[in-house]
Amino acid sequence: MFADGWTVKYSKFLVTFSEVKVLDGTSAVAALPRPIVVNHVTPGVKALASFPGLETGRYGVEYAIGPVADALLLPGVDAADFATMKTNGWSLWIVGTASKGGVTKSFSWGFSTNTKLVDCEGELNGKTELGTVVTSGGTDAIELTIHGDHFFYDDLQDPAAKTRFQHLADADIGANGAAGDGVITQEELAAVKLVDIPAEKGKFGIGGASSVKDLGAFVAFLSRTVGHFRGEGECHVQIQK
Ligand SMILES: [Ca+2]
Repeated sequence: MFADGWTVKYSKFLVTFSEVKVLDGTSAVAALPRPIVVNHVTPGVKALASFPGLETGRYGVEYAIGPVADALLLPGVDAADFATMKTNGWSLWIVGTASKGGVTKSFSWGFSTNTKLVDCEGELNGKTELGTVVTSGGTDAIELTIHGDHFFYDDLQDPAAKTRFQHLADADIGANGAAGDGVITQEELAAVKLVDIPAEKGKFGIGGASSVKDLGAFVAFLSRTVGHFRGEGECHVQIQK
């Protein structure tokens, strides 16, 4: 449950891994042969790729979430869903409902953001390690983790950001102040200026992202922060588009 009492349930959570690379210095020694689309509503860890035969040593890991024209679709991703993503140029597409106290709102939001996640580091055998360490005859299973709750953070950079939904629910309004239709569109989000959101709904700090002025851009910016490494591990985020 979120800080403001809402709960969210996803029916689709489609993510395009447009690149996954294992690097020796700056040169890739292994890479995904083809982009992969994953539906995170499908339970369990999904196998993306294995890169056998790497020599022992430390390697960097980076990946990207960006729109692609062709991809391998993992179980739970319909060809029709991917066609929709391709037509709209989306790298991410989330569909779901949010509820609180008998009120339910639905949403279907697509993002054309192209984000590279580099210099990934995370916990391995109790230590924070950069990338991956290949031992002689050993295997390292690297988890690229997607944090689905980040879309609902109330701050772009504060590590103490909370998940909330009221500000998004309130974006659903009808013409001339009439009640909304229960569907929160990205156009409705874009119509809400951050400066107009009352403080009791959250802080909505933007850090250095000075171009982010409305809720549509705010949520799109948060879409760049869903990619993590080995659970809670972090990568540096590079905005490609
Ligand atoms: Ca609406």
